[in-house]
Amino acid sequence: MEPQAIIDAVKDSSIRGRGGAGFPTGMKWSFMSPPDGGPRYLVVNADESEPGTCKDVPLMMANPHALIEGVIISSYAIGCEHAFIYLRGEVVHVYRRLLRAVEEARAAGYLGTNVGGKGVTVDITVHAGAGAYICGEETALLDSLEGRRGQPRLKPPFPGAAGLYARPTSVNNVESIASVPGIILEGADWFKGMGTEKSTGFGIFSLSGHVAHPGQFEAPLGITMRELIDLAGGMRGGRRLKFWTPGGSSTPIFTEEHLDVPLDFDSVAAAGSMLGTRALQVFDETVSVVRAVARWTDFYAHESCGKCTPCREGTWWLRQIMNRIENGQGTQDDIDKLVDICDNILGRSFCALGDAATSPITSAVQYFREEFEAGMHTPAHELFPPEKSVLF
Ligand code: L3W
Ligand code: SF4
Repeated sequence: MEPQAIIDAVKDSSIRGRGGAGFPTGMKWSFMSPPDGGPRYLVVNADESEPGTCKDVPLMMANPHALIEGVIISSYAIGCEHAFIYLRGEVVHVYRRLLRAVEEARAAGYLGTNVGGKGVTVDITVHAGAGAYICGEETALLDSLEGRRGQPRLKPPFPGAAGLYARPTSVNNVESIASVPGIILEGADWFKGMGTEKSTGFGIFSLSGHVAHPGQFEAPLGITMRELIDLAGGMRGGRRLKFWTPGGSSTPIFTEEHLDVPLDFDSVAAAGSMLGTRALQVFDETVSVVRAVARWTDFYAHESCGKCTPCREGTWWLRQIMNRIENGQGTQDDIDKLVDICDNILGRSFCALGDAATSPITSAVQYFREEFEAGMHTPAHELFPPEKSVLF
């Protein structure tokens, strides 16, 4: 196939990026600046760090060659001769597995200067980061890959115009790229035959928490949480679902009333959250929502890169208030203050991390305000003893 035919097939499949934002992959490729004889890059974002997200690591462990094959085809399509896989630093076992798979592909003639005997050049460098959540943001990732401190860049220019080493770059999620070989082999119509009209194909849904059999479930987009919990053997110990995240901790939480929302990009957005990375964390009735949200807030305050004031200062203030409420030492105006600080971070941060820090808080206050009010006099661990959440 000619490179443009591959781009057209991916466009025609309507696959939307699997890294959280759902931006159409084929469109992202065609937004790259036209070839000018200089280098062009594909960078695979394998910095999976979103709390609850655990799909890319299992995918790379189970079948690293699905990703390698996707990288080779995608690189050929966009005119990239040197691709990078940016992996989070903590997963040393995955790093080793990818290095081995790259060696195997090279030995088999699928990487190098004459791929498939057709004079095509493609090579892959696997790079392990140092374990910062912000390096999953595409431009912070590029800075980190260039050897700088990972902090987001101003966009535009988007990476398609000026990315790695200021050259045209496509940054794509592991699962997006690993889906490309299937689309080329089976055709765009095969892919579109699954999922919904605007969220085509299938994806990996990661169920963690209080279900009988947590794990990864590959299913068409548009499946519901009720169906997925059934696939996971139901709620652990037959207990009642209290709340869950559709796309990791960065997305507003859902409750029992959202069990039948189709898990596609548009339906989840219409119901007030985001499909994100399909990181479905399940919490039953024994869990304090205040304690869960306080842990996420600690995470965002710790991972804030410090570049912009609303996020750097705001996440710290949120953390202090959340910890007061968790410890039963909240004050009368703490809930209003929480919501007000969230309002001042949302839309005023330099990147999505600041916005993300507010999502679990505002949604939890919306659905479980009484638990936050209880935090003015009773510690969360007395209302919801942690030992009751643990079932063996
Ligand atoms: C060219 C334009 N390109 C947009 C590209 C842009 C990027 C993609 C999406 O955040 C979300 C975030 C997290 N010309 C373009 C263009 N692009 N306009 O499209 O861009 P954007 O800004 O919508 O999103 P993002 O910065 O990529 C990702 C959410 O995902 N999330 C986080 C997940 C975490 C992981 C992980 O740990 N692996 O994925 C979960 O929900 O909050 O909203 O490539 O360049 N005009
Ligand atoms: Fe850094 Fe947070 Fe600002 Fe993003 S929002 S640039 S993580 S300080």
